[in-house]
Amino acid sequence: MPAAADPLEALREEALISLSDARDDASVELWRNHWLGRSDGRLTILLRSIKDQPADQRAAFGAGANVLKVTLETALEEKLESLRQAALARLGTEGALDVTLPGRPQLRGRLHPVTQTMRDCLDAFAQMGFRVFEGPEVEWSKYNFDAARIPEDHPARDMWDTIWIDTAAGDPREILLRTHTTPNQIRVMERTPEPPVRVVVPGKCYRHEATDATHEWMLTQIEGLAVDEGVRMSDLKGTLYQFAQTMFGRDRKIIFHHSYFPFVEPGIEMAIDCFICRGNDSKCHTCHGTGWIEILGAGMVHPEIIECHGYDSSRVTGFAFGIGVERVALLRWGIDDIRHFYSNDLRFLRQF
Ligand code: FA5
Repeated sequence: MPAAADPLEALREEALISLSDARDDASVELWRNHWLGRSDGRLTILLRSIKDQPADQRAAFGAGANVLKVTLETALEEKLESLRQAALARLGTEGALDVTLPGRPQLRGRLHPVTQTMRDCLDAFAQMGFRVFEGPEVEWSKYNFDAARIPEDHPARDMWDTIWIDTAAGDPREILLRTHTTPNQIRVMERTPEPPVRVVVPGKCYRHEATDATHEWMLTQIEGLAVDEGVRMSDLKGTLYQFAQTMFGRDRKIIFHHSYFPFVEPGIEMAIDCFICRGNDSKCHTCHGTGWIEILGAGMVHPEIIECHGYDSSRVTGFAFGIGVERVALLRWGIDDIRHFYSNDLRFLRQF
């Protein structure tokens, strides 16, 4: 062994003995600074002194010093690992870590009941050959009202029924949160140069509404539209019967009433028997004592609207409907108040 290796061997012994005395992370850190510290660690100073060794001993001294550096760094890693293992073993014996405990289950979210209902409704129509289309929630007044033959003085345009969007310039009653999905009838026909048309259009709608058990200010609708040669009222009724049976089963009662919507002629409403009172309670707050809960408006598309899109109304006819999805959800699960859906109460929402 060259003469210069002796002082290195003495240093190695001293360093390893003091490392074996270290009992915790803090004293190991002190050791690291003392021996390997960047500016004044003892080994660092030794390495810096290689260049000052006599020329004939420099190579051997340098090699020995570098071997010592690797030895100390390896010993340091081993020491830290043994402290880590000892800490884990202590946790196990002191009962702080019980590896036999089952893991914590990951909480999984779920679809909102209205979204589930909307998807089930869309599936029911997909089985009857309807395709899904989507339109904007922020809508032009001309699509929401004018194109649907809702005139300027119609109460639906009132400040209290419609949520208007303020724009920097222009008519303050030009842009709104759509009050129904009906403007999509127009949007679909604009994009379809020739019938047949058979679509359903889901989406949120907004109305300045006094809320109660069956009315919310934000509601979800599904618009349906079918235009082709020979489409008749009986096709509309058959489609809606089929939909109601898929959603509610064969035992629920269905009723059609005559109704008025400017964009259809004739117009109807469809209602399902009240699951709360079955028509036996004149004070029922869900059906208002009528025994029926209305779920949709419908009718034969007005010939003027058919003509507007270049279709020949003497050749093609159409039907349309607008379903209230929250009402369908109320009926299928027997929920007595629509306001539960958007009150953000997880105890309610987790049931679906
Ligand atoms: C309409 O919105 C028409 N656009 C429907 C239509 C389409 C008729 C195509 C003819 C042809 P109405 O305002 O009645 O109509 O709403 C339709 C359905 O949406 C209602 O039957 C009801 O189920 C639901 N609905 C209406 N207002 C509310 C509300 N405030 N909260 C919850 N659901 C509502």
